[in-house]
Amino acid sequence: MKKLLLTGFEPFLKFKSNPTEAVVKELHGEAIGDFQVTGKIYPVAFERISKMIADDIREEQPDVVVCLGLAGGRHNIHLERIAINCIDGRPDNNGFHPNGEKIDATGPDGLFSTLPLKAYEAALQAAEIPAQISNTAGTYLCNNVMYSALNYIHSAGLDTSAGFIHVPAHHEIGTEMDVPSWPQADITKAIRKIIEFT
Ligand code: PCA
Repeated sequence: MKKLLLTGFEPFLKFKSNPTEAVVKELHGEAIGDFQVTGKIYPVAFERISKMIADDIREEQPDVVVCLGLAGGRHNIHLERIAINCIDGRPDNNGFHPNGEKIDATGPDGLFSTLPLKAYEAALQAAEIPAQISNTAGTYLCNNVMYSALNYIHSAGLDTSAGFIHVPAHHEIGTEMDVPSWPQADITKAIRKIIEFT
């Protein structure tokens, strides 16, 4: 059986919980489609994230890496096409405030997802799970983990596929804040479908 590394994030900024944490906890250890799933939850910390994802890819030797994050305010599943070599935006959970720095001083400007995004989009739509390809993962931790995963895979010469998926808020957040939200179970179902179609 092949191996799939599934990552999520802890809560951050004004969000008191993160639906990706629940997805990763539920799917960790499961066999889905062709894959045995190993789950990891990452801190929202710029100084740590690049090393953490590279170490996990080196240690777990997955065939596929699917990183997840919350996009509070987006209304459906966003299959991210590209990660850029830049960090910017609000302070992270350790108080580090990025200001447009490069993630890797000598790395490429952008790295494309190597997951089958068009197939995912079609499969999710066919299952009546709203999803679309997105052309920006932002400049915060989610873009950082996607960039660092792909950058490590390229520089280590691995043939591992990797990419990033943003999910909408779950109802726990939607009832507290003015953002669109989904039932947690539907978010988990979408990620399960994506793994089945990988
Ligand atoms: N979403 C943030 C970081 C952590 C998360 O779940 C992002 O979109 O960058």
